Amino acid sequence: MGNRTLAIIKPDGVKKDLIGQIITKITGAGFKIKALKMVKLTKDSAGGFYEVHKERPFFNDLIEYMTSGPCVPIALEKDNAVADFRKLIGATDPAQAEDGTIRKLYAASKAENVIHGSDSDENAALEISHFFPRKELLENYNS
Ligand code: FUP
Repeated sequence: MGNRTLAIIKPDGVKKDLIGQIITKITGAGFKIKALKMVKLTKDSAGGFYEVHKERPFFNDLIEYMTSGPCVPIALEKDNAVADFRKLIGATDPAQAEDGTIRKLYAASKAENVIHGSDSDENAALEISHFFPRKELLENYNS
């Protein structure tokens, strides 16, 4: 069981001024913030991040959305981070998400669902390194 995951407050979350409320939910659930920044993704960066979905019919819309404004990637630490974070954010489609989850509270649709969470320990490591250089992160993890 790993102890790291990557969250991204997606462009709709930033546009709706939800950064503060979402971070309060995350830290209130026991996650420690290890790295955080605000970035506007390029098409290449968003395409690389969502490489697994490149054959899916929603891929182009997903890239348009993820590059439509700044987003906030956050490296998080907690025991059982991946599973606990996915429970906190809820199902991909907010209509299916449990009450109290971040997507149920704030997301408009399956396509614009406010927040990302890694789906495995392996992807968490890859996704964290997509946004945060290893040297910078190691310093944060050791402090
Ligand atoms: P999740 O792991 O819950 O973030 O969901 P997926 O990895 O399956 O999907 C990644 C993103 O692709 C979603 F957050 C939004 C987008 N997506 C759609 O737009 N339509 C779909 O049917 C599925 C995913």
